[in-house]
Amino acid sequence: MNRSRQLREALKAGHMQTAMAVHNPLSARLVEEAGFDCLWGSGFELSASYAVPDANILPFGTHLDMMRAIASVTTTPLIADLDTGFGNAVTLGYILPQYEAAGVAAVVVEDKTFPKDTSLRENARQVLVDVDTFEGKIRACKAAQKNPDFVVIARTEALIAGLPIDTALERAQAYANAGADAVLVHSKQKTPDEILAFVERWDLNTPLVLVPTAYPQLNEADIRALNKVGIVIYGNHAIRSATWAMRAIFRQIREQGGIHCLPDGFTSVNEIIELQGDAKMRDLERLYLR
Ligand code: SPV
Ligand code: MG
Repeated sequence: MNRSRQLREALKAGHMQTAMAVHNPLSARLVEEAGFDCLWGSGFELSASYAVPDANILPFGTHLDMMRAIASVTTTPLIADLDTGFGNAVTLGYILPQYEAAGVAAVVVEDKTFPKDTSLRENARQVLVDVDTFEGKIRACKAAQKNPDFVVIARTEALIAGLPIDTALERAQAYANAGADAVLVHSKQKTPDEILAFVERWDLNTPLVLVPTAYPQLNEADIRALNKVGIVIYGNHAIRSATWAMRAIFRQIREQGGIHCLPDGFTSVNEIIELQGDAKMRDLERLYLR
């Protein structure tokens, strides 16, 4: 089954999907190994891995290359974070088919102005485009997709911009009516109250997508019980895990003056060789090298 159909059928069946952020193919392999349903091609993680802000500093081709590289070594539905779509509705008409051809199952496009600023930072620039401008972007995506199962997710940043829940609902409803297959509503409140109030008032069948980074108290079981959420995205936990592990090990090596007492269970060279897909190369060697 292709990845888009897999994701679409899961959403239709009401099986809430879990998506973990990725920033390169190795992190994607680890996400698959851990058993998440989907891969989240995060703009935050990619920009962090280049040590630049998540504010459209990197060109879209860098993100597209990451998606293509990840798709080539994984089979799990891959959801691409397109930020604001790198331009207007016309731009999306050209970009979307390239993402589809790269092997992604779904895209998320958000209703901020280009260039965007990252969502979870305090006092960042959060300026939204008009509702009708964004409806045009969603329609352009839906018209550009070739595979009917491809999933287009509209994301409203109304709550991130400090606007009231009513405004977030109006925007989300407009985007669903414009053809979005799901609506991501983001919040940076430290408690789930705001999101729960939004979900409570959501009365369309279009599934919601949540990113509970700021309100981790709301776990998967709680979100599933709401019966309206199709995907829960863990937005930045791959790059934060990698940073945490590298900091700890680098500090230890400096403190101990060598690599003679790394912790038990530290990743072996053979584990990395396996993650590189060495087995496939050995098969090819055996079959074709003479
Ligand atoms: C990302 O992971 O790039 C996201 C989620 O868009 S967040 O960073 O929380 O906005
Ligand atoms: Mg992002």
